Amino acid sequence: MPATRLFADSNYSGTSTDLEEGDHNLVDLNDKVSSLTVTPGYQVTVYTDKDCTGASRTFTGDTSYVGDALNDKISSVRVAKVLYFDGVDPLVNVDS
Ligand SMILES: [Ca+2]
Repeated sequence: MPATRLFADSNYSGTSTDLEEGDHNLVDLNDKVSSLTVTPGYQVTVYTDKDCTGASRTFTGDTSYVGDALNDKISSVRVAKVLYFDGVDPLVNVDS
């Protein structure tokens, strides 16, 4: 299972591309992404410009529509592992 799958159309349809952890400039789907899936344990930050610049938003779960502000405007994506799950505040469990 890829860390994230990006789709050209809303509701997980249209052309798609799979990405793993790391920073990615979009090629085939540049300025086309409308929905995306996020595998549990990852978060996906999308950017309106290449090299992870411009307006951004972080998604932590499957998103059937990225919203009017980002639809067909995403040019780069940062995929990262999340460090905690299920709403657990990481600061609670810090070893001291
Ligand atoms: Ca689109």
